[in-house]
Amino acid sequence: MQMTFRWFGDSDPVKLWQIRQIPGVTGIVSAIYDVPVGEEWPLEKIVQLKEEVESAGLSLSVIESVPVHEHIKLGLPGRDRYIENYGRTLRNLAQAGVGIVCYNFMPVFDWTRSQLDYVLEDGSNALIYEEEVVQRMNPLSGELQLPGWDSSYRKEELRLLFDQYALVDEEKLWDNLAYFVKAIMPIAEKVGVRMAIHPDDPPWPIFGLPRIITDGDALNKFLRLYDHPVNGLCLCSGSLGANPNNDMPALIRRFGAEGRINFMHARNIKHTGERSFQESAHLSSAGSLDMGEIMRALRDVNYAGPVRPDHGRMIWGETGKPGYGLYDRALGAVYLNGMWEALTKERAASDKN
Ligand code: DNO
Repeated sequence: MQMTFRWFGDSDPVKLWQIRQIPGVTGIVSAIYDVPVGEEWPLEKIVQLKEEVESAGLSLSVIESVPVHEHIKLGLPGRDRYIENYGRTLRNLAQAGVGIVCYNFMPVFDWTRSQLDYVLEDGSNALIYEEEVVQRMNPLSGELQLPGWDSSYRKEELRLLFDQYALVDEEKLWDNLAYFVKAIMPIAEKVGVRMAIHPDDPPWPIFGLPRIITDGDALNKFLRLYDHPVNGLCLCSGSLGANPNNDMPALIRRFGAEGRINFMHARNIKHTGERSFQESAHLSSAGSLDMGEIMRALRDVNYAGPVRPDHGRMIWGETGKPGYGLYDRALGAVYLNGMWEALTKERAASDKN
């Protein structure tokens, strides 16, 4: 297992030298942020990013994300051009020596929350999701500021997208995902890049838009679209775990046993009601997920890929990118590493006997 940390490039208030000082973190998860969605990422930009990360004493372990253009998700005629560009980006990434790429297939909105600065009992700030609040939001108002959402959409563009998605039900979205996967995975296989689809966050439809990567059956169906280890998963405990029916350790054992977990997001959440949750500290006792069992499952399937602590709360007065401050994520990384040390030592000891 390699402990990694997400970094949003030079504009990130968190600096590479700070990440370098978190014990046990050796890898960076990042992306190129100034190429429009759907265009090819130039090799030079990728090489530059890699060199910057390496000169800070870290390695560029994962690209998160190479975003998928809405035309591909909608299955519009223009999708082939964007798929070709995606393939070229994968080639360039492989040429620069990047081996893992994370992406998602959520229509319009990536991860979604209803409030960014909910005050927890200890005075820290956390992101929360309350279904009732989200249901009252009007995504077409042009006023929403949600994390993970491209706020550059103009009102008219959003309206058009919603009109287009009115024709895309879950089945159509699956068809469009299959089309993408069948075009991209042979290239990934050829150039040697492992792909990791991120589950939908939260794992249910929002704003009337379909969401399909939501549970074990969906993950299984997805893997069968192209049955090869390059076509793998980014198992995100906080996303899938928002639905209490998704048993994270069981999902890790199921898909890890066949070597299909290419990346892992480890984070805790606290269920607060039907389809509602708070992002808690990583510690098991702070939330509803048993992080120890999640790490144990990863150990049991001999997981050797990258893990990153996922969203953190804002603590110690830190301000910055919602979910992506330095302090709480650093605590998360150290906590996860501590459990990993104990679990791997426990196994080494039992192997000796
Ligand atoms: C949120 C992240 C997601 C993730 C994308 C992957 O913090 O986990 O934005 O990066 O869904 O494409």
